[in-house]
Amino acid sequence: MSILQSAVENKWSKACLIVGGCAVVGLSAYKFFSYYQKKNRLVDEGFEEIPVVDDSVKKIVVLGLKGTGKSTFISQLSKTPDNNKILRQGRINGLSILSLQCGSGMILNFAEMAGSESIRIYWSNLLQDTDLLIYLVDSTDEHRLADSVKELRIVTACDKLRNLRIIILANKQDLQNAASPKEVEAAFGIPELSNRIEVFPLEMPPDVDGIDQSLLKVKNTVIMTCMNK
Ligand SMILES: Nc1nc2c(ncn2[C@@H]2O[C@H](COP(=O)(O)OP(=O)(O)OP(=O)(O)O)[C@@H](O)[C@H]2O)c(=O)[nH]1
Ligand SMILES: [Mg+2]
Repeated sequence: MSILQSAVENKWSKACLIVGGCAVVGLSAYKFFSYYQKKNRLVDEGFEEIPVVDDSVKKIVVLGLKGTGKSTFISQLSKTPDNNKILRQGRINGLSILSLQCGSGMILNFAEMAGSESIRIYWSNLLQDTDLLIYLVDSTDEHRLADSVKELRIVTACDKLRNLRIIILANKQDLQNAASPKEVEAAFGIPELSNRIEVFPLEMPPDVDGIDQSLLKVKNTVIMTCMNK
């Protein structure tokens, strides 16, 4: 009887040991797994390098002070005659967006964030993994030129953006009092940006039908810049 009893007790203690062992291993594995999940989440958050998913899809951010012509630029781009396909156009989460497929298959995703003072603090949030920054300037607005330069300097100050290409559009060239592209370029003569800035003239008068040559030239430059990236 006692042999039988000790055999049963032995079986039970073995079972308890196995179940207990499994529970400890399972719990440790769970803790280990959740620790690494949390760690990875922390590492991935913020302004971090992330792998490029598709090299043929380019992100172009359009910025500039209020009223400089950003929305007009995006709207006119969507009407250029040589567009292969407009994949998307409209407003999403406060951004004006345009997704254009070019002849080569390359997709240009433009996103505009408005330029009023209260919105400008969010500009930098948009710039992660940007292939090209297009920065519009109202060439007739001499008083805000210094502000425009200051804001570009602030938004590109992050070290991770040190290789970001920037196209400045000296807009509203159709108006008589517009500063010339050379004058705008001189105002943006920021030493730390000078090797990656290009200034182009642009005119998109509201009362004229059709697209000005200056816009077509800008579009070609955008395509070439993105292709060579
Ligand atoms: N004459 C002239 N007017 C222009 C030109 N480009 C834009 N405008 C006018 O400038 C005004 C402001 O243009 P928007 O495109 O709305 O400016 P925006 O930069 O998008 O402004 P926010 O989104 O408010 O920051 C509009 O009345 C346009 O018609 C241009 O080249 N010449
Ligand atoms: Mg706008």
